[in-house]
Amino acid sequence: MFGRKGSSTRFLALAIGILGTVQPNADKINMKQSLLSEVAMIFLTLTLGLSSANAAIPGLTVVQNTTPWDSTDKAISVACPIGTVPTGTGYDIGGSLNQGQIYVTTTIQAGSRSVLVEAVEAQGGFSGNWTLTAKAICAEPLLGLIRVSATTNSWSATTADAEAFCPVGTVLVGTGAEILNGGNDVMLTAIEPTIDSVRVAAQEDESGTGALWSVKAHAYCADDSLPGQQVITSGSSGTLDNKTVSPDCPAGKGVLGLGGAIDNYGVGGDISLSELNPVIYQGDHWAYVKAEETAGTMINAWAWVLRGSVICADL
Ligand SMILES: [Ca+2]
Ligand SMILES: [Ca+2]
Ligand SMILES: [Ca+2]
Repeated sequence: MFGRKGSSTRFLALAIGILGTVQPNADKINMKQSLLSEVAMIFLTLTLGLSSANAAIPGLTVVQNTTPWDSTDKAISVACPIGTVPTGTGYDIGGSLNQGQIYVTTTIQAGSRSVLVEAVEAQGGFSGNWTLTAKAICAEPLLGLIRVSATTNSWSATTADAEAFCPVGTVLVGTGAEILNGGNDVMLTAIEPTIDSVRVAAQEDESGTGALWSVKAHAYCADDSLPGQQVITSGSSGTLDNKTVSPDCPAGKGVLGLGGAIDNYGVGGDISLSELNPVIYQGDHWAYVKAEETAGTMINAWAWVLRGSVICADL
């Protein structure tokens, strides 16, 4: 159980396609023979006529959509207002008794205007009711918006992580993540942004699974002329407790995307990244990022750290 990070497998993959062309796979690039590349979509968004002379991010807003209150696995999408598209994704789980018993497995941009979020009850199920909220950070299309992804091979390692890189000449504006074929046994532990990449990590639960699963990182990128783009990270102290951190953009900047990462934990399968929640309130832009110990039988005995990040740019 200890030292399992050493068995973590990492695969980097980058693929580029242009949305609207007939063959989205045509430009697949294998970075390395052993790497699995996967095509993402690229939006070469023509913003002529859309850019405002006095705002770097016109139309910036956060929209959300919440499922019914019940006790089933869930998927929910939310669409950006007409004239805007997603920059980043986020999610929230509602319910007072579900702590650590719900795993978000998907938080991605889907279609041209929507964000899709999916979540499952942990192995064995959860008897109470809960909700899942999808959040989309939306704005009028930024110059050169593109979507890039990277996927690990389908293995059954205890942990896996993938990193998607923005193409040269672009910078990160938003993040997304997927666990593929993880059933009710695999949880997210990191969706961590840098200025030009996203690392997504996931781990099996305490009892593991024999399923062949993979993890997919999504990087949402824009032209590097985007003014003031930076990543701000807020880290918790190392304790045994569940944690929430609130990374905050500097004054005059807005949140385009966000992420979080659990670090320095010693016992496997018992802490999940349970909330990535972007907030715009009375002009202030920040986020809540939350991680929780799961409802398994192991008692985590190692102090662990939660980092939360916001991707900011000039308003
Ligand atoms: Ca249930
Ligand atoms: Ca396994
Ligand atoms: Ca299991």
